[in-house]
Amino acid sequence: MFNIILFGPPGSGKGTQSENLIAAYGLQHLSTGDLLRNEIANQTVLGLEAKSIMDQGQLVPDQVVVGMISSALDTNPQAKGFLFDGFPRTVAQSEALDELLRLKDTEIGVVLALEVSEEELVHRLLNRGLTSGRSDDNNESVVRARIKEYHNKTSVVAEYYSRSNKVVKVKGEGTVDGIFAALCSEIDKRLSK
Ligand code: B4P
Repeated sequence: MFNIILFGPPGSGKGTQSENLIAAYGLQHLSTGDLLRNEIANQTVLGLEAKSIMDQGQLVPDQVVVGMISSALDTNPQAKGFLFDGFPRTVAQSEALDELLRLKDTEIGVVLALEVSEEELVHRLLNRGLTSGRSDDNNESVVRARIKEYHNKTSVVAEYYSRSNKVVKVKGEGTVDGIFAALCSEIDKRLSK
């Protein structure tokens, strides 16, 4: 099993590149953002609580997203690997994920960290907000709050995985195809070891 974390600030291209990567490597895609938006669309209790938090640009509580990931891992026992997109976003989530994978006798193979300037992130997210209907994308103060939340709580996740030499930085500006090629090259290096 080969498991990948696609890491980076909001708007860095995680969702965009995930689609290409799961198609190329046959991995099971697990996006906590998508799982949460699914709960919101189904108007579940969890979804209603998550929506008010997401609309302020803040992170949903750790136990909520860890619970979602734990059941997604259990419902995909046949997966040949997982691509984690937008998860983990805190050190507590990282520790919980490591433990969940350990129980399945596997681990994270690589953390691919997309690097994009803040102004480009804001530009991309507001641009997506014009058509996505996502309420967290159409207000600049919420977009900037999400980026601040990333710096305060999520960027330390890269330090956490750096301790085991799992982090590779990839330039997230340029064409989608060019960035995809750079990500594939890093994955292929590790798969051929
Ligand atoms: P997510 O759904 O994870 O979304 P995201 O960070 O906004 O976006 P992503 O990085 O995937 O977007 P992409 O660049 O592909 O999170 C939403 C919210 O859910 C969070 O704020 C939080 O509240 C909650 N949440 C999710 N996971 C959580 C967790 N683990 N713990 C707690 N809370 C959690 O796309 C952005 C735009 O850029 C698109 O329009 C795309 O077309 C464009 N783009 C992509 N690549 C480009 C390129 N190379 N050039 C130009 N444009 C590009």
